[in-house]
Amino acid sequence: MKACDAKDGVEDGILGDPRQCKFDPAVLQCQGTGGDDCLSAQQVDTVRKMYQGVDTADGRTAAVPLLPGGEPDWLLRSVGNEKMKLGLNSLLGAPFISYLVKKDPNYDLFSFDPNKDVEEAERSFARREIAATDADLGPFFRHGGKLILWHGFNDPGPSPVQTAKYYEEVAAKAGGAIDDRARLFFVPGVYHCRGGPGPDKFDALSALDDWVEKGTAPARILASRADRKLSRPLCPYPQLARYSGSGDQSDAANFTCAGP
Ligand SMILES: [Ca+2]
Repeated sequence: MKACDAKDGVEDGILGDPRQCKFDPAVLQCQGTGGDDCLSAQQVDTVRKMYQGVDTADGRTAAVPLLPGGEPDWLLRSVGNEKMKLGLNSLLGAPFISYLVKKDPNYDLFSFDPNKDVEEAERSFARREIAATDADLGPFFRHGGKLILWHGFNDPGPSPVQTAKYYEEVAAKAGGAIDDRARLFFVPGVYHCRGGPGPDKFDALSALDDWVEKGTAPARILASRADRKLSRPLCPYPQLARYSGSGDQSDAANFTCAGP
């Protein structure tokens, strides 16, 4: 946060565009004997993998990069605690792999080898049933459908990087710009569905209703917080919220949506 917070022009504990934050955790590596306030070489390597993602030797995606800013929630999701040794993600990931892919309730998740097992997971019936990766929304669009996608920029589970990729794939399938049919809103500083330092309360349903019923495409969606004064516009991808340079930094009125 120290390295990147000010890049968006506002020091507020929120990364307006975490994709622009290039942070190498090596600066936190322990010198000498180490301690609780630094990372071992192994831990630095792990954090780098979280930021960079993991690909298999044959080019499959094993893990999509997570964006800087959501690290506090990694503790719950991916690091774990006394009650959940592998973290919250493993509550989903371990049964998925053990029961549905390996069909072995005693399967040891630590034996998972991306170079062998990702391909097997992709072939599994569970993946075919669950994965929503088809980018051809042609029938939906021809029917007059409107789509609002949103994703917390600091989601520590499913990565927003994948959602941006999916949106681009839908556009490519449709043959060009789709912002008259589908818009994607990233929510800065927000974790999985809610939580985090960002504004996580907003009404995407009314925005969708106005779009369908009145033909008014959402140029921005107003977001706020329940626990303190903070409002910001959510901007349609690839636009980002920009501070005007003057006025209250916790008031959406002083931000505009502009190209990256
Ligand atoms: Ca900031």
